[in-house]
Amino acid sequence: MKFKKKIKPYSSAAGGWDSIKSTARFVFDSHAGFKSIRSLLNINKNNGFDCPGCAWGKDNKSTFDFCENGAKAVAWEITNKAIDRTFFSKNSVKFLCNQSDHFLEYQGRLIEPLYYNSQNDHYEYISWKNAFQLISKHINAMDHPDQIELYTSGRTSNEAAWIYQLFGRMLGTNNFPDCSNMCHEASGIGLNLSIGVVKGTVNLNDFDNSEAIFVFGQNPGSNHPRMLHSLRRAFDKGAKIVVFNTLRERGLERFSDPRKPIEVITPLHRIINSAYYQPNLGGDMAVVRGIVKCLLEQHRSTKIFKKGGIFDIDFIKNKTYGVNDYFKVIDNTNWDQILLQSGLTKEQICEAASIYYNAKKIICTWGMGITQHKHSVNTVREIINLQLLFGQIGRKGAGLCPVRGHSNVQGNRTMGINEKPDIIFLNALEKYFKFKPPQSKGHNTIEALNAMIKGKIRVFISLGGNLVAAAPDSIYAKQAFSRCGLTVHISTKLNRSHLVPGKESLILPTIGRTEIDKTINGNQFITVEDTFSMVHSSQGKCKPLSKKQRSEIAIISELAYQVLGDDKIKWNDLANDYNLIRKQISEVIPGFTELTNKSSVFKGFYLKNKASKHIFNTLSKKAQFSSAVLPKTLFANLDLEVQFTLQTLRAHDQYNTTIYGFDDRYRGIYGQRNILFININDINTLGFKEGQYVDIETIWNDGIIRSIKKFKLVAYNIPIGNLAAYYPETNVLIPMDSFGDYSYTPTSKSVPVRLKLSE
Ligand SMILES: Nc1nc2c(c(=O)[nH]1)N[C@H]1C(S)=C(S)[C@@H](COP(=O)(O)OP(=O)(O)OC[C@H]3O[C@@H](n4cnc5c(=O)[nH]c(N)nc54)[C@H](O)[C@@H]3O)O[C@H]1N2
Ligand SMILES: Nc1nc2c(c(=O)[nH]1)N[C@H]1C(S)=C(S)[C@@H](COP(=O)(O)OP(=O)(O)OC[C@H]3O[C@@H](n4cnc5c(=O)[nH]c(N)nc54)[C@H](O)[C@@H]3O)O[C@H]1N2
Ligand SMILES: [Mo]
Repeated sequence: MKFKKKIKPYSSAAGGWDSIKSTARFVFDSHAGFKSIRSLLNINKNNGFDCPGCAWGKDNKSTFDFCENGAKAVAWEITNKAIDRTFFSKNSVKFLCNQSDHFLEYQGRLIEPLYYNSQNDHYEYISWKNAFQLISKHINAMDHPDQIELYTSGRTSNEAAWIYQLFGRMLGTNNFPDCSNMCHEASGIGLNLSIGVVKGTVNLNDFDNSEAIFVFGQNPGSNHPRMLHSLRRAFDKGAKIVVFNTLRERGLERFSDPRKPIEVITPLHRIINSAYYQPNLGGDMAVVRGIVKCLLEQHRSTKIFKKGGIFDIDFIKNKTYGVNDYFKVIDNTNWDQILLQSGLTKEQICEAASIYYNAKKIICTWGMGITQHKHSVNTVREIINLQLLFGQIGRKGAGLCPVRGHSNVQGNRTMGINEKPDIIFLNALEKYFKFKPPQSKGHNTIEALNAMIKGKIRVFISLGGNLVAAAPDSIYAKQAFSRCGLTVHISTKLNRSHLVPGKESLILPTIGRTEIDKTINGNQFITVEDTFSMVHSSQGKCKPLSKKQRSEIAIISELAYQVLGDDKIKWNDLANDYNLIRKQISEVIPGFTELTNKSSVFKGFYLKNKASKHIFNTLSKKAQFSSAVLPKTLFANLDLEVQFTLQTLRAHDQYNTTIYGFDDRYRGIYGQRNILFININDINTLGFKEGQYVDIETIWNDGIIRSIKKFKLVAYNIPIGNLAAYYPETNVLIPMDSFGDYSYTPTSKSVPVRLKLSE
């Protein structure tokens, strides 16, 4: 595919004809022929496969339920292009290191196991048998089970995640760093502290019944395009859509439904928001605090005339704890601080408050703009506070909705991919499988990388994902990998992590969601859980490219068998019949009894959410208001004046570290990615000109220089002092010790930087 460099503001709505054109382009480029069309028709169908694109729920209201970016994800996976030992004999790792992320994945699917030959710097074919022997040898040589890191990326099925965590815990470790650590960790922690669950409280139908939807810090136009249908339907029914986003994102402004021909061929697109506010990066806690301050004033004044004021006093009294402390903290937060931090005016904040007040049923959704800051847990809790004041949780058409990223990242956590598992889960494992799971906390992603850099980790296994590229502080992350004894990547495509081998390294090729997973017991299906806690089946329809590719379940169970034997668990039986895995899950994890019922699983079933029934499993057994003060600074350990804060985000043509192409259509960027979005006034203040190139350097206090060169200045609708550039090119700028309080999530949305013109 050709990528022409151009910068031209995008004038159309999100969706529409361009979306169809783009889908066709990527499908055509996949070199998969008819297979691709058939695959697209099977996305999110009851007997089809779950879209690997994102975690948004299945919408049974239309004949086809995929979007442009879901189609890209599928086209990317089902390509007929493949790379084998010949490719690797031609290309050394050193050569591949100098290629772009797009180049690496674009070469095609991995189809045979590979071993890194450090003598000649090439990957070479290795048999599965020898690969497993090598891994077992390294694991058996460990002095302690915590010398292994078992990383997971959220595409993995429930079944694979289940046996993976079982393998790790039987080995004796809770070292399960995962992509969630870098993603929605703050949501899980905040929700758990406030309302005793780790998941959102709404379902897809709530969007059709809500009167207002507050969307904080997320870009559904690119990252959850199917969410636009829900927003649009709600908007058409009269709901107010209120957006808080540092950038003007086209998908949150105008949308024409590519599934409606009339909207595609005419300018019948719709505006889909009622109000659009652009807070400073990290300013949302101050925004919500401001909203509550307005409402509290109103509450107190109406209390005089109307019994009880505007808040849901019954709910607050009976179901919550800590409101008085929260009110105290609201009173002690002055408007100057709120306005400075939020970057909004008091009028804007009070306007948002009044929209909130005038609706009865309100959903708050959020994404990475909320979770990737230092004070993210407190920000999530502030959003929950607002919802608690009006008793929004558990009401039809209302509640809390963290919009998860990877298609099964929520399911992975439910299955126990968690470095800090709760004791009830561990006890249930112990009782069922008759072994003592490790009780001490394992490593999250940052802790894993820190242990790796100290040379403490002998084996790193990656079940999907691309941690070298997704992690902060890229140079440090690479060093960390190179100090492991053995790195093992179970992957579909070649990526940056494969190019940073430990002392030894393996790449194991696996099949993906779109592919037929056949064992001696016939075709298998897997299950996943979406962001609304709906569990459903997924079954691929395409023939795998090679007989040497194995399913994730086959790979993990063989490994477990070789390392642990089959005294306690018949791993090979599990590998051949996934129903046996589902049986275990259904008997160990509460709420999963339907998992063994095929028709329930094909239709999808809902995992109950206690908070939405007003059962709050918190310390006080009530929903807890948080009374945190606003943060003093966005940056850990930093007293310096910072002129610019940088957020690192996704372009339209990428899936995390997978770069499908070099366009970011809705932001008017074509054929390039080294772009820095900046306010025109900042360009002028610096005495720079639009289109010039700048070097970006992190301001930090450890003496390490973190910088990237030659990023093109693009004037954009973004508040003064705020910058944006794409991930993963910018990950090198994020210090490893810059992470969220309690969450350990890298502060990918608030990096303090300075700029200078490139030479
Ligand atoms: N096509 C596609 N789909 C994806 C992904 C992908 O890469 N490509 N990734 C998947 C994954 S793993 C995830 S986690 C999700 C990510 O989905 P998003 O959460 O949408 O992720 P980002 O692209 O990082 O976008 C962050 C958005 O928040 C805004 N923002 C940033 N900081 C702030 C802030 O401080 N305050 C406010 N109010 N706004 C802010 C940015 O301007 C941007 O619009 O998408 C999932 N779906
Ligand atoms: N600066 C910055 N850094 C970030 C973020 C950010 O916003 N800014 N976002 C963070 C977030 S939210 C996330 S979730 C992480 C993502 O981190 P990861 O989940 O680790 O990264 P991905 O890019 O999703 O992983 C892509 C690789 O997964 C493999 N793969 C794809 N499908 C499959 C499959 O079905 N099975 C297997 N086994 N492998 C498969 C392919 O080989 C592909 O190269 O990045 C985080 N890093
Ligand atoms: Mo994510």
